[in-house]
Amino acid sequence: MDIEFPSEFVWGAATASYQIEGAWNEDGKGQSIWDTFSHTSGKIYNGDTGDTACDHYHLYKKDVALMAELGLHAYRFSTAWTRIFPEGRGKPNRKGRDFYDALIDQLLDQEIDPWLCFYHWDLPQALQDKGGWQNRDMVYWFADYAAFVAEAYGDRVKHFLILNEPNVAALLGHMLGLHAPGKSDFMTFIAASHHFNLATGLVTERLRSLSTEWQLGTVLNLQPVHPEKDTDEDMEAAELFHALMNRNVLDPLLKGQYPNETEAMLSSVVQDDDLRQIAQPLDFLGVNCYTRMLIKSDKKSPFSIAQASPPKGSELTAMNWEVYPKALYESLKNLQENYGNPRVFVTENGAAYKDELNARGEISDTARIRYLERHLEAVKEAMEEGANVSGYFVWSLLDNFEWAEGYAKRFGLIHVDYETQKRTPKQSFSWYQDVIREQGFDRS
Ligand code: IFM
Repeated sequence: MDIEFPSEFVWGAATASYQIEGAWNEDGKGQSIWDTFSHTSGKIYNGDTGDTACDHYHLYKKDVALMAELGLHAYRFSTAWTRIFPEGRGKPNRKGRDFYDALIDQLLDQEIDPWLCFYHWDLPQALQDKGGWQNRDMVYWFADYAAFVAEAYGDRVKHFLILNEPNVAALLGHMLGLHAPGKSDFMTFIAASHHFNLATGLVTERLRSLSTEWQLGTVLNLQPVHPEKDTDEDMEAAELFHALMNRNVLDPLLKGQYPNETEAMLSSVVQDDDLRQIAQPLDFLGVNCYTRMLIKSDKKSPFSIAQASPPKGSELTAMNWEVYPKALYESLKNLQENYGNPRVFVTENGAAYKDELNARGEISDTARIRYLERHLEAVKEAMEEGANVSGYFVWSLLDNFEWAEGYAKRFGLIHVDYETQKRTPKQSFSWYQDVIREQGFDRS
């Protein structure tokens, strides 16, 4: 075997509540910011919504059977806050709570370890109406919700993920207005960024006081940032973007400080003791990585930071993201070299391609297989050089609602026909099945 992983390496796949569940207003579920956003005209490609998505709420048993066929060790999913607390706080909704009970039991019946993420972006609209992540009170509302969920399922769930990609939620949802709640304001971005960090620390502390048996981590999107050109201006812009996107989450969580570049911007929202509160030791860090970020200086853009296009001739995925496996290697090495080599799981990696069923009704997604192989090679290389990586989760198990891109972009190992809800495992599904069985693969 060319690329072989240790026998205890965890192989998983990931999804998120809003992207797959559907049943947006069933069984007492409340409205989330993504329900509101997707129902607002002009926000989502093609006017798509997550109302039905993959109908996983009703089809979860079939989906777990597919996970078992795939041979997954672990399944990463998120709970929809509004299924459990329709208004975000107050009286829990029994039926919503029962859904995750049933899902978790089904996973355990198939010997698949449930990895539960408390928050993958679908904030209750009722809390957004009180200011959402811009409001410091959110931190405490979130901690109450997370503690409730951990106590409800923590007899069977051992791995909890606190937030999914708070840095992306802060940027796309609060600064660029491309994701819910659709805000475009720098100070809202700054406040949300800090409150996400504070929430991570507070939840860690709360959960530790409830049980010592849980493995606690959080999930960050870490993209290495490269200057387009080796000019001082581009390098400076890249350094600042790296501070805003990567170090603004990594430094407070793992070093108890904000980067010099962003400290002054945050001064109006950071209170005494916040940094101590944030820097609670985690058991592991979840790393999501898809590509690198190329940055150029542009005087007309805020902070002179602009995204540059991938170099001419680059291989791109259907998201127009450059295929650049070294990004994952660099992210893992950065954690090893600059952050004390924490225990890491790659909690998302994958690619969207224009998958089409052939005449035999099959999907031969060889580009995705090649993408995944090259990224696993990058993980292996980092591990051989000492990076502390313990597992890998493909994004995603199923094709699903890709946020502002609606259903146009398919990331799944399993194709979903959204008209009929028919699931068709792609060639990458069989490939991943073999990888898990063999703990690796031969280079193609
Ligand atoms: O679909 C998303 C996921 O929700 C968060 N990480 C990136 C994925 C692909 O864009």
